[in-house]
Amino acid sequence: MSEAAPNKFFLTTPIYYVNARPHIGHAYTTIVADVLARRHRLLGDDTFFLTGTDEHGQKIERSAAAAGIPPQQFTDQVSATFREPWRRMGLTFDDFIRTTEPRHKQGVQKLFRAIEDAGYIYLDTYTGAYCVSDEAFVDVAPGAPCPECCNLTETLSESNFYFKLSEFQQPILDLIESNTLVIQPETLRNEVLSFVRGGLRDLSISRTGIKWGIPVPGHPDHVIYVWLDALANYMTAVGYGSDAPEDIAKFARYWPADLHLIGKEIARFHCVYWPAFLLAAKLPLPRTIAANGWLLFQDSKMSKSKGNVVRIETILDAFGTLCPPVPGGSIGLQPHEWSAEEKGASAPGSPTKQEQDLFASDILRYFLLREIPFGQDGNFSLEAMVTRYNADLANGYGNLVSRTLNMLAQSRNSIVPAPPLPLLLEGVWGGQPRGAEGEPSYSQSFGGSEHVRLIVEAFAVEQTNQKLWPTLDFNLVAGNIWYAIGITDGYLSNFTPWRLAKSTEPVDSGKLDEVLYTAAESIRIITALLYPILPYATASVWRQLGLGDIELAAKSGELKNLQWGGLQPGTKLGPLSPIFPRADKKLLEIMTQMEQDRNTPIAHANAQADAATPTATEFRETSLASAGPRTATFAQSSPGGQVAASAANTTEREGTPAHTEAASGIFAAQAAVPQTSVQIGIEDFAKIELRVAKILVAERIPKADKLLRLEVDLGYEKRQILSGIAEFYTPEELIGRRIVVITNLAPRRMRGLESHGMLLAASDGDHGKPVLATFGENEEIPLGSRLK
Ligand code: ME8
Repeated sequence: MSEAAPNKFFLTTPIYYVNARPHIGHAYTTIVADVLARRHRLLGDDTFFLTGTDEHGQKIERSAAAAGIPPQQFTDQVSATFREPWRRMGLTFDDFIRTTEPRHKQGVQKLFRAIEDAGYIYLDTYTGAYCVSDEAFVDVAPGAPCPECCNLTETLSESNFYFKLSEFQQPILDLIESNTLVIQPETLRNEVLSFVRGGLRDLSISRTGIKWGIPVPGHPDHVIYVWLDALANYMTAVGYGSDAPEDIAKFARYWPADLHLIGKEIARFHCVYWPAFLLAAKLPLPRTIAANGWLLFQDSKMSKSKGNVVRIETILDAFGTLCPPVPGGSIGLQPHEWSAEEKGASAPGSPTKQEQDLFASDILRYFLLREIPFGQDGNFSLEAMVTRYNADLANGYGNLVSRTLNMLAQSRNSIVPAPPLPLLLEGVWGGQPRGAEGEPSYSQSFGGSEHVRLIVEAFAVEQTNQKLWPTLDFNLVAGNIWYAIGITDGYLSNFTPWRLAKSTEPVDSGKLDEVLYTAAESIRIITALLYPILPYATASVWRQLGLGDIELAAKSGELKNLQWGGLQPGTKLGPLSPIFPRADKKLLEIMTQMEQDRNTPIAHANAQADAATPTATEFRETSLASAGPRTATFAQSSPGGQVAASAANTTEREGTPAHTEAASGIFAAQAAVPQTSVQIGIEDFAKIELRVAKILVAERIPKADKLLRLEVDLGYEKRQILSGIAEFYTPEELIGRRIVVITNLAPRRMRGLESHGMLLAASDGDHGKPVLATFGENEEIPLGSRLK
């Protein structure tokens, strides 16, 4: 990626599937995009930042069916759940595209026609495996797991239009090898190159087995393959497909994209298929595709289908409680709409909801960028987040700002003093301040002020002279800024301005001016450098430094080409407030509890099922309004979570007392009067999702006498379930039966296989033979129907 050439910068995130709500994995890529967009805007680039939602295809069609609502209504609801956290976090995207919008549909059809007119499309039949989770045609045996995501594939045999991908092998190799198409990081580039060198086969680009998609022009029985549909968003959002003069101008202004940010698992679609489609349609290619690694949680990729996610709301709600009051009123930062309630403080002198959200968002931004080298996988943990917050933000940047500005307020009446010239404090003073271990002693080379000046200036130049940002090594960018913070901190400790302030010697007054000016100027430069990463905190510091609105400063170019001496003596500081108050252990406990409450087996599975029908309002209801009610809500919600968890455990134990293996695969009701320890309300029962399923495959598992491996069809999806009924049923007598499955039970692994769901069975007493709940032959009930 080059920052030097264009003065326009068009960057995109993936458009996210609307089959479930967003989590911090989605926030990661979107935050990176926001940081870069802010960086390019402050450089003066004509920046366009695009995000959105991917709303067509089989996965969404099925999720809507499972939710029992029409797909359009479903996608409207879930798409809003992506907009909402982005809005709360003040992300500055310029457009949010939805693939169900007319502007997108017309562009996709135009692209299809352009590829067809160029002779790269033909009709054939696809027979093979399809992974609904990845929406990908995969080259494995029918029914085998998808090599990417490990979900079971399904077998398709349908008439499809094919794209002559095979003709683009050499052109794509040439483009990547010559770095005309840049792929970052290098490891991914190499993987893509070896994939392409292995040979490209023609690709299906339409589906006849589903309805929820954009029709192929002239062939209404085909819908366009969802990846061709989705990738085209990058162009349709900037006008492709429209004849309106302003759209034509917009397309000419922004296309091609300068940077597609993606997660590494979708590299093949972006680095191979997308360039091939564009080459076929004779359109310019994006310049750079850069992939972040995966956020791992509990040792595997955080993902919707696994359910091991951390919610963005937990971070915002919990860290938001630390937000200090903002003297002098709200810091207006975000381009999005905020309600009057969010903009108003709940009590005089307390922060508004908007300020709490933006404050907490900064902490997540910093953590993700600093903790994980871009391009690599990284573990996410709430504990590490709290530790880093305290070490770097509270004790580091926040403490440096507070102690400097408080000293300026106390000993210089909040006016930035003029440093005596020349800046040679140490020479005048003759002191011997110590350098930190491994750093040069100040006395070895410069006076203390001069030393700080050179270091801070060096980092400012390094940042702004475009060496580090374009490599996307955000952890190094931040690490360098923290080096400058450390130097400035050490300088204050060595030159002890608090002692100088007490001295009555006139010479000490000059020294104090110099120390305070040096520290304040260093903070100004550090703050300008930090703005893209911490937009809210730096806005607060900028105002406290008496420099006004940081957004205006970014627009007017004041945050680039930073030079020492920009802070004018005589500047009057703004009202002071803490920047990052320390977090105590309670915060971690609160967040852990918030996540546990929804990650107990039933609550968690329920949340997954919930994903089908969330609304923005539901989100707001679960997110907590202020510090007071928040604590109360945590206390109330925790017993509920425990009840749900113990209910799940109890039923497992009761159903399979003698067969431990069976615990994951069978949910047996007792004929004898059960000794129920817990009374549940109807709302608890409603959390358990029971659906009609048909057994397609039943087979024994080697070396597991009690277990059978079943594949069941729920109508909207197929599942693998391991069940402890091998002693009671032969595989043959099970195939074809219509049974009842608990579908929202969290998946678990046994014998190296995943079991996702449980069968419902009755048994007489603790040791009776389980009898599967089954529907009669003549009872008409569609697969997937819910039992209530
Ligand atoms: O793939 N770690 O949508 P999606 C890091 N609709 N990044 C993560 C992540 C994690 N654990 N989880 C999600 C799709 N992401 C398609 C894209 S684009 C034309 C179509 C981020 O909802 C990351 O950017 O599955 C990843 O590529 C994206 O979310 C996947 O989102």
